[in-house]
Amino acid sequence: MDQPTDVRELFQRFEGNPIISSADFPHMVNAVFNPGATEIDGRTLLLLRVEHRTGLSSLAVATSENGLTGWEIDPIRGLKPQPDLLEEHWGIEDPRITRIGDEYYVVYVGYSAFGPLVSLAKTRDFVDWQRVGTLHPPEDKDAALFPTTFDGRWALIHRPVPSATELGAHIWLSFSPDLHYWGESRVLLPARRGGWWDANKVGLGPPPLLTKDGWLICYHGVRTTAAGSIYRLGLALLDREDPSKVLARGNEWVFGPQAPYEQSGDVPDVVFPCGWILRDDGDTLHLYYGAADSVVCVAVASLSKLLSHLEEHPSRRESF
Ligand code: BMA
Repeated sequence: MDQPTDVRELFQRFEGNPIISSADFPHMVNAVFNPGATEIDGRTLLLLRVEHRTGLSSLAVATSENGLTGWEIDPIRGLKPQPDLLEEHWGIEDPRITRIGDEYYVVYVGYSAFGPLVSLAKTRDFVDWQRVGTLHPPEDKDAALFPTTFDGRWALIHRPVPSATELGAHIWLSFSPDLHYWGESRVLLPARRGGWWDANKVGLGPPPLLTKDGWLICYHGVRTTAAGSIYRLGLALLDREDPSKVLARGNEWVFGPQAPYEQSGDVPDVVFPCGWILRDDGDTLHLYYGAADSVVCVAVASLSKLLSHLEEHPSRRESF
């Protein structure tokens, strides 16, 4: 498909984009987007948000040998909303996968009868699931766990929405001794207001990635325009020992909707990643994202270039 290529961009679109669409499913579905990503049994696994023709979503699995081509939709694995749970009344969406030992901790949005909330389920094989339950009540979404604890406490990045929506929606950090009781909540990355590309809403993309410089964060920033919202991506870096310390935040967005499949679809002008995988060379990063709430795509970046970019484009905390 026609798509812009500019070698100066940090993220390069894979030429085979979109890699998965509704046409790849054996039964009729409306759209497939916003995938979580991990590796299992030597294959790349995407946990896809599948929006059915009811309008409600569930999570399906696709796997590939190389993470780029040859995707196979799995007829068995995946997670369906539990019909008797009010917390999943209108489906489940946008999973972020954190691998801890042999277990995959999947933080996802439960679309409850009272608004979107943050839920956690654990699995070893994406067939059998243990629901841990709701971590944060509505309205809250865009959440992921760190793969390590900090002084014995779990850490979760999430995005509550204040009832006064004109105050913007900001990225928060909370801690828990046991994955059930959450507190010590604080704002981590605020939306920047005014003319900024991330003025109105921000939310975490994939789970934090540990690098030599600290935890790398990729987040989406929303700017509301006369024509609707534009979802673009930016980068930030958190302290390795204390993730509440923001070491750097890029001023410029680093990836935005420019290809036709990102600019048109059910929701135009959206790139929305929920997973990334650092490949065995320690530098190649595959970013998996939903485009226009319609299809699944991948973009490729060099981790060292992302970190250098943050060194060259830091933002002082006072300016955010
Ligand atoms: C966000 C989430 C995403 C969606 C995006 C654009 O609020 O609900 O699932 O991709 O909006 O519609």
